[in-house]
Amino acid sequence: MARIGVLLMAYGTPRSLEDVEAYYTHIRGGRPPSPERVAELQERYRRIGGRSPLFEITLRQAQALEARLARLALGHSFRIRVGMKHSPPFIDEAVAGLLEEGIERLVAIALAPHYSRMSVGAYHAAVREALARRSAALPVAEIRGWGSHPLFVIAVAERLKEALEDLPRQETMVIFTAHSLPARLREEGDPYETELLDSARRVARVLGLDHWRFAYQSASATGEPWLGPDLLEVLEAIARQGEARHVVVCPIGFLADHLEILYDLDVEAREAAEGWGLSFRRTRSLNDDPLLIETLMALVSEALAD
Ligand code: FEC
Repeated sequence: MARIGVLLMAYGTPRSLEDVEAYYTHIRGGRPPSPERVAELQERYRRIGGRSPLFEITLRQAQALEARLARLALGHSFRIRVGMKHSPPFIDEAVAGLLEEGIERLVAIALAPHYSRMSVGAYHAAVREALARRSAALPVAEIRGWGSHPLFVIAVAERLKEALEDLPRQETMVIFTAHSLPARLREEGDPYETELLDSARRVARVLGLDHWRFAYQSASATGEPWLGPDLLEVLEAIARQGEARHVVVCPIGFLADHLEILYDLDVEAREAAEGWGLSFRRTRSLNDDPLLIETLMALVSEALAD
């Protein structure tokens, strides 16, 4: 019976308002942000109740996957850990823990379905660094680009159907969203945008949706252009052109409730949409929905079959 390590990696979040500065500094690659930007970020966390639920949700996802893997008894024994990109427990620590448990193979999954060198690529690079630091040589399956996996597509489609249920189709616009990234990725041939559009197209096809839009959200003010169109611009255009009275935002690039959902969508985008006279709704996050856990389960078993 082989001992398999499964590493679930998520973005990370500050545990309290006092941790925001260290967290933000880590996101910026060690460059401390100005006190104004720290205060502005603290204010966003304050608006969602003082902290984000991302870490707890990631733990729940890991527990559910562990139970699911144990139930299927694939002929392996599994060790599951959670590693965060920007806050403790860091990916490095999680990899170290799995090695101490004597794993013989590792399946590494970033809880971000669409691949970009700058996002998912960085998660896997952190795993490789952690292994190299400990001179560990073992087979590693780096799971990437699973936004078009049929189970994931069905899971998102179910959430979207639920949100659309009582809205008049002709007067409703669906907007799929994902985190923006610097626009130079387009010229570099990064697959992020192609994967996102493919994912959104598949969900729309499952539901028979003819009219939908795609927009980016949560761009940072880093001084360089970011991928667009931005969600707020799209909302304004829909309102100005009278294209719809209701908007349903489906953040297909995210799996869990966190700051970018609870503030950027539920506070900022909602206020903007309502200010332009649109009714605003967003699809519920998958969090630890059984269909998402089934998707992760399928990714692990497919990786082991290779
Ligand atoms: O709930 C929480 O506490 C964490 C929410 C959170 C998630 C998330 C996901 C992604 N980010 C991605 C890219 C970037 C780039 C920068 C950047 C900056 C921030 C800041 C906060 C933040 N991100 Fe994030 N991101 C989350 C939170 N992100 C807070 C800092 C303040 C700000 O700029 O708004 C810019 C770095 C820089 O300044 O140099 C780039 C991508 C994702 C989706 C994939 C993933 O989840 O890994 C891509 C959740």
